[in-house]
Amino acid sequence: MPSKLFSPLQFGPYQLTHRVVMAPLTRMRAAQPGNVPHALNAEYYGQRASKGGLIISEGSQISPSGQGMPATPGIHSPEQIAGWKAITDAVHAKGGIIFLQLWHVGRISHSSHQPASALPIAPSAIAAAGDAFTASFERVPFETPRALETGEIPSLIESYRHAAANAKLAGFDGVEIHGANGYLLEQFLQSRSNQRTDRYGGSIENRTRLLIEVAQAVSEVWGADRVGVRLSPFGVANDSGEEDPLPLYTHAIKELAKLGLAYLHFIEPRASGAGQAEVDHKDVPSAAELFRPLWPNVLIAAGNFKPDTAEGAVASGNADAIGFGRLFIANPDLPKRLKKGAELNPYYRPTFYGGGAEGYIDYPTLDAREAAE
Ligand code: 8OZ
Repeated sequence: MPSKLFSPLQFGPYQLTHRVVMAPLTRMRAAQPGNVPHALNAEYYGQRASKGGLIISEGSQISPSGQGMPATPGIHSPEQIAGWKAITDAVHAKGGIIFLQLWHVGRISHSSHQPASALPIAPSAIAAAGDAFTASFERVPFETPRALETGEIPSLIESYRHAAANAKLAGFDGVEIHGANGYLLEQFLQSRSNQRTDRYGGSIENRTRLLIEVAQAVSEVWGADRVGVRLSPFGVANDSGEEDPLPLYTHAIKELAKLGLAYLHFIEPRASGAGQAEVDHKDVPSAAELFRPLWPNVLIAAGNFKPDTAEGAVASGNADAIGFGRLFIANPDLPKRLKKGAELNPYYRPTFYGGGAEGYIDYPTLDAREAAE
């Protein structure tokens, strides 16, 4: 049977030649000071680019207050825009397509990352359970964040708009809004983290409002057909999780569908813990399967897919493309290997976050391995 994973896909205005997507992956290797993407990062992304293949960048803070971990890149300063430009050039040189992921962590930050060492911001002053990752790479319990005032929300939306415009200057092909994994926009969506009494809290409609307003603002910059949204309806990362996700996400997805966005991107809870540990939850619903009927455009599913389950998800129609994280870390030429049914390099978890070239740009390609044999 011909592979569906290697059939073309219309993706907004772009034509993908295959459906093996590089998922957004935090690697904590931006240059300091300033959290600036640099040549090492360009080499890494360039290695992973393929003709007509889609890469979604690691989460990139839209503003200084959006940062929650050390050495994650931003998209708010001129130096960061210039650094990203070298990355988009490297991907385009190989015929690849690259979207930037717009990220604000909200309460999953620590005052050591914040301007003037202020408290992190969030929908409500409710601390997440668990530990923050400080600017000096230490683990300490999350602080109780400061609840945003209603009057501050327009400027938050402007930060997203501005970051989206910066992504354009940096040569990206589009942007993905990070609405998953317990970060700011998901904190607004979910009732455990959002106890507001204004028009951004309470009812499902109100909790969904910020996500929709951000998606509208970003679409004004890019055109909706170059904008995607990532959601994790059944995830539990970073102390997230809605008791009854169905009504909330049914509403959010229906509202997003009205905007005509290029794609919706689910992280399935089979990868929950968001990369922190090896977990493989078998008995959880598939967001892609459940919500597919509500989504008319491209649907990307990610979360612990293997070659056979990826092919199956695309063949069944539950997803149009599959995001791969860990396998893409370890296999710069993953699309080629999957197409050939070739052996995959194993990944090495201790070098996922932070550090330099090791475990980042030194995984061999198939060609390099064969040449060495
Ligand atoms: C793993 C480690 C740090 C950040 C996410 C951006 O969960 C992340 C992330 C994952 O979306």
